[in-house]
Amino acid sequence: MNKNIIVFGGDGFCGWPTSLGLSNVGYDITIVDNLVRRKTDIELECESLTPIQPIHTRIEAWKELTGKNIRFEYIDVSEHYHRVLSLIQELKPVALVHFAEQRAAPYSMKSPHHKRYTVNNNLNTTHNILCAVVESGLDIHVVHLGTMGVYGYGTAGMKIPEGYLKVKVDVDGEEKEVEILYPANPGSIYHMTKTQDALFFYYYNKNDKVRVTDLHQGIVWGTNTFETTMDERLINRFDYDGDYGTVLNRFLMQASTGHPMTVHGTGKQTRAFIHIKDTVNCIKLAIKNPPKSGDRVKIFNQMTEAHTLIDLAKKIEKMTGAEIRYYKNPRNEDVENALRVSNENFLKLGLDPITLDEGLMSEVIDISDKYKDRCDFSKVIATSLWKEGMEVDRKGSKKPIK
Ligand code: NAD
Ligand code: USQ
Repeated sequence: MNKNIIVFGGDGFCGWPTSLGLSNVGYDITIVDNLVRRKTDIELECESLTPIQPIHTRIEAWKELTGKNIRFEYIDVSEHYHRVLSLIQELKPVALVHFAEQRAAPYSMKSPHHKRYTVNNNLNTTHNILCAVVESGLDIHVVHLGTMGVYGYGTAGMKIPEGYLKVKVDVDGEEKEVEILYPANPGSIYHMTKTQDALFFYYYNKNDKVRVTDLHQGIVWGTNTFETTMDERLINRFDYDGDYGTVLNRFLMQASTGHPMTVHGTGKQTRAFIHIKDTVNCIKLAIKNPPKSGDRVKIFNQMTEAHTLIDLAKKIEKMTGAEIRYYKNPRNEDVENALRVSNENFLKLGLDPITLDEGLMSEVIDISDKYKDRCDFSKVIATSLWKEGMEVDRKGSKKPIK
């Protein structure tokens, strides 16, 4: 039986552990990546805190340890449409997993160049993949990593549903219920590209019956999975800088290295979180449970819990004694928000959520501690500003900043 899966963006933070996890359960994995994330390290003059190996060293180590082959194709998916198409025609994969986008909100807001790059890259990778699936004539399940940020982070009080919202409309004086895509409310150029991806999926599903699962993922935390801890050459990347580092991993790394925790504004923003091990678990579940032919786009909220940032910082303060500092928020976001999210779809499929516990937080602290000599502290403060006239705050204060 054909067990081919193409993982677009399989060299990245979510893509690498997912590729190994899928390979380990018997899929034949081909990673497609243009290694742009590694090149961005050079641009930003900041590397992963963990020492990540070249892609071929990673793949050879995996083969040596498990006997399993992973193929690698160096392709810019946003540019080289025909190479993507030929690969799909050759492999006839059962599924494609699409991680290949510029994923940092602060990076997308750094300058007009970064805004334009993020839009060109993300919209073209998604569109090229969908277009190639249709041109191949094959019935392939496309699994895409979207974001909780497509919804904004608030509701009228109810839980954010999984993609679709029931609304009542007035039809000639009669009330009728219809279901629409939940209104998009992006907070950065990066998040905006994900809301536009959703329309591509809607269109290609409606017009060409492409089977799509769009996973609206929360902020991923943690670093390693069972497979990435098998050998140091398989270690996952760990971003801690002000552009690519995400909040919980940053706080844990800051606590371990003695840097004050960099809470933006009041810290009362509520966000959705998921551990990297559950990212991999959810993708396995999504692949095992594809939409049927003719089904609309399946949308799952891929998160396991929601917290305010200040609650997270206080938990870490209690665990480690680390200092909390409040910085002027470099982003244009609500001072505080309530966030309630439905994640029934994955729970129904059997996901047993990994939630924040001291053991897993300590694991991140231990990794940070082990590699802290690789940290460039000048890269920790977030310097990407959402609007002209804002200024970078390098000192912070002991009190929340409204
Ligand atoms: P990452 O930057 O570590 O990985 C993305 C990978 O895609 C990189 O290896 C990069 O080289 C590759 N890539 C980018 N553009 C490409 C192109 N044009 N052609 C070929 N390869 C290309 O990011 P990540 O954290 O692994 O995120 C993966 C996906 O998951 C993204 O789409 C992101 O939006 C989504 N996501 C991530 C998080 C998170 O917290 N990390 C949360 C929610 C959703
Ligand atoms: N924040 C701090 N201090 C920091 C860093 C961030 O207070 O040092 C705050 C930010 O202001 C924001 C929140 O933490 O309010 C989240 O920031 P983040 O950088 O952890 O996450 P975000 O920019 O939203 O992006 C990340 C991933 C992105 C994914 C998204 C999921 O980089 O790919 O789509 O999480 S979600 O947030 O659910 O939209």
